[in-house]
Amino acid sequence: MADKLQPGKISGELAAGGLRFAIAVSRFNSFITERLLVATVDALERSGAQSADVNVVHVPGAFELPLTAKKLALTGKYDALIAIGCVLRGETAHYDYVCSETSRGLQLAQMDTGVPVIFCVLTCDTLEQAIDRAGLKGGNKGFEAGLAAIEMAQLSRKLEPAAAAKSPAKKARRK
Ligand code: INI
Repeated sequence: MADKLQPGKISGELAAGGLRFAIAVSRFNSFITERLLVATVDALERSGAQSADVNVVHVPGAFELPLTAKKLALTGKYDALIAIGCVLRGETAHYDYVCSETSRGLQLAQMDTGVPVIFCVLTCDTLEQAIDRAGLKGGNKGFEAGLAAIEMAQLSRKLEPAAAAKSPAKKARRK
């Protein structure tokens, strides 16, 4: 009888040493976004990231996150990006446009460039819901985003095409 199949597993370790990250943060609703940022940086630091390997870029609002993420990805300097924002529902349809274009744009940024872009944009009906997710009852989504960035950065390295992984330019870029 054949042995039971043991599939090979590919996963990203939660080790940030030697990886480079950029965090794009929205100033809109900064009461929330700055709390998310602190937790993201905490996750990276506790996992071994070095100060010189982490950059923070502030943008006006969530709507500006996709272009910023794409430009950061195209620099070729980063293993993963984290986009931080907070969109709160108002009385008009503005919320829906900002949410949909921000999420769509961030997905496009990572699909177009191949650099992981972590979605840390809270989309809440109330300020209380946002506070709960920025360090209260719901934990802190910024910390989760930091861990997701590390995992995706590690995984992306493993999933690179064989030729690209061997390329001296790619290796040099990582230094
Ligand atoms: N930007 C946010 O990040 N959160 C919001 O809740 C928000 N609301 O509600 O208006 C918001 N609007 C600004 C938008 O992201 C752009 O910065 C602005 O429209 C300029 O392009």
